[in-house]
Amino acid sequence: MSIKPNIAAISVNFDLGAGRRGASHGPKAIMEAGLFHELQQLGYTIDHAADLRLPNDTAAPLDAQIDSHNLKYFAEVIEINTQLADQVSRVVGQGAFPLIIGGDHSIAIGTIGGLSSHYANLGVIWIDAHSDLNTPDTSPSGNIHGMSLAVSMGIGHPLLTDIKGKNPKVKPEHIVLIGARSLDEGEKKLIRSLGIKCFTMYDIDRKGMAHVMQEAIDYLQNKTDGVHLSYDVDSVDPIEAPGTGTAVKGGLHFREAHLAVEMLHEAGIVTSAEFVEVNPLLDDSNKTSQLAVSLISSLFGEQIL
Ligand code: HAR
Ligand code: MN
Ligand code: MN
Ligand code: MN
Repeated sequence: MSIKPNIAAISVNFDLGAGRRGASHGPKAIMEAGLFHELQQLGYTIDHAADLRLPNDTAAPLDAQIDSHNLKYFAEVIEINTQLADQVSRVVGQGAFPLIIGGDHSIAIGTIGGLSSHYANLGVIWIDAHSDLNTPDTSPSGNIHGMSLAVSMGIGHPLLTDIKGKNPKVKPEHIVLIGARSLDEGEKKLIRSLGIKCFTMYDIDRKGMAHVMQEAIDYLQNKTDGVHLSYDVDSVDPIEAPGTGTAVKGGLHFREAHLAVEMLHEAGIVTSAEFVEVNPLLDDSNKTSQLAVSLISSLFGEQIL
């Protein structure tokens, strides 16, 4: 990112992929916390390229027509992600940097779907307490935000894996998980069997965040032609990020969370990013949306000195 790209912000006011409501208010809270101002101060041109929401959040009739075994709000997730994929693909085509603001993490399906046709070998850095590698058969909840990375690899219901662009949209060897500490049995099996690079909180404690990030960058740098950063704020410890639907203790500290994006800025490898799972209804102080703005600013080059 040495030449400053135009940033195309896409807000996705959607939370039906999660088990509780509220993440649909994330984009508004993050914008109110000063996102555009901060990025403009860093010298970027930022355009609010799309502001997506479903006309009504109640189950659409489509639900009745398709097999949606253990896939909650299946039709709605398909609808929002189809719209999102179109918008992401459009702004990439214009040469802008897509910055997607969620919304729950099911929207990664549309983001990665929209990106996928523009890259031969898209890398994905998935910073998250979870791995979101469930399938309808392994998911304990039926919540699609816990399945979005699997779907992006082509594993899951065909109506999800077929959304826009290629299937699979990303290859397992081009994925890096960072911050994992709450994995379901089926997800662990998938990570092991596909050999997905996964830096758990144990690895971060053991090696340090700087080392982990450098390994992640080296791992992806020469085999990908673009890297998407999918940043779930529940990767951060609940002390710093209380406003999220599935908080898990033992997460990234404030500085670790920032160092990750600072190092990504320095490496200059990130070509798109999304920030998800900010739930302002669970956070009276707006601490979590402020954290998101701070992390995004660091990704785009905000420096301490
Ligand atoms: N693994 C659990 C499930 O699939 C919990 C997923 C929690 N979701 C997220 N995604 N916030 O990272 O239901
Ligand atoms: Mn500032
Ligand atoms: Mn997630
Ligand atoms: Mn998560």
